[in-house]
Amino acid sequence: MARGEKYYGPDFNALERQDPEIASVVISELERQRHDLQLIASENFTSSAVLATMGSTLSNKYAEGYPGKRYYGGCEEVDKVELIGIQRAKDLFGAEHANLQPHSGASANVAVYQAFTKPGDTVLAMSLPHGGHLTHGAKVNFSGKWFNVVSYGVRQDNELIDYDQLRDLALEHKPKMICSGATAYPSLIDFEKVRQICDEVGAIMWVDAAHFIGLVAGKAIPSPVPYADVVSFTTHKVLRGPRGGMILSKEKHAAAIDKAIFPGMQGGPIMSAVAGKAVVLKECATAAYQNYAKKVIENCQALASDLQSEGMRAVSGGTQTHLALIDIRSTGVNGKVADERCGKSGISLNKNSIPFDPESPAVSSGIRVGTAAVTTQGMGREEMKVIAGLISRAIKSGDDENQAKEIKSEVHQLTKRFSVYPEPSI
Ligand code: DSN
Repeated sequence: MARGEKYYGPDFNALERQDPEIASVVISELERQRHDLQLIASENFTSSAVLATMGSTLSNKYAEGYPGKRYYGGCEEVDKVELIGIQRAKDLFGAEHANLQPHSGASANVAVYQAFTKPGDTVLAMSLPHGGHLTHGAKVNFSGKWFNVVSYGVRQDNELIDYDQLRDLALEHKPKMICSGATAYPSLIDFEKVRQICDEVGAIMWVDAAHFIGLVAGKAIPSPVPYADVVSFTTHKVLRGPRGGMILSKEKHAAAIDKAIFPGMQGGPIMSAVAGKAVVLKECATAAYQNYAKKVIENCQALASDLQSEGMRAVSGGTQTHLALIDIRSTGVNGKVADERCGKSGISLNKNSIPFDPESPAVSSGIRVGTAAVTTQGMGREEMKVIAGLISRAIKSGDDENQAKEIKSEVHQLTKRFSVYPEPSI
């Protein structure tokens, strides 16, 4: 190839020639994504533009440090991409500072702990069985091992965050930091109230916005950014970007956050992913994305309501976000079995504990469904009704292989009308 000739990177034919074994897995995964129903609340279909950055030669570059202050030469090109991305993040979210380098949401959260706390410090966070995340103090995670994490939860009567309990625990334990954000909480969080509690006890306000940041980017729900000291998130959920993480903060915390990421816990950033983050931030600033974010919530509300019509119960009565948590005890089937039966029927979702679940997390009494991916495919109100019917039939199908096959074929008929890759409307 002549110098100067355009070469952007991914040449799938080359992979097929060189390593057909791995190429065939890539193809079957694409087919699985195309044909089955993707209802895992943390997944989405990113655009081909984002995918192009991730398979690009930016992957080859070491760029430890930050733009203009790198520990390696030859960073002038990747500096440009990171600076563009930082500016886009600040503009989109109205943030004072942005760090695009975290490799993942968990890495971003490690950096937040490192920036604001020392091992042994007390942190207040949402309990895992009530919807929190592993990095919010689970005993098997670094957060639960190295920190004294006190958990708050939801009220039993309405399944909404118990802000009175949160405040009482904050006054009692005087945490260094209070975390809000969850992986299975379908309602909005009152960030103003959390800020007041943080101010009352002198705690850092940390919002783990991984699940809902895409809805914030699309202006479909209120933003935590004006209230929080620091907001961490993944970039691949509703936001629809590359797999990775990001941190926004007030300017006064910028140095602490940057130092916590590098050299605190990461070496070289994955510059191909940083470029993907820059690309998605531009996509998110469009009216089309704002319309998408609104539609994700409408679809989820419709799906939750249709599942209720099928005899199941939506935790907290429904949803205000992209995910719904469904108590399926009325079907006589537990979350684990429901997850397996749906899987065999071509429906990807996950078992999930419901608040005050009598079952263990490995079994659980619920399922979690999300509409980020199906909305990207262009599905709407009518399809949510069909999906609710398919889920209900799959759960109640017993272990009848024929029924699973029949449901799967109906799933495939539905998804055939809503193509992904080449994407229709991202
Ligand atoms: N694994 C993600 C989820 O499914 O919610 C959280 O990191």
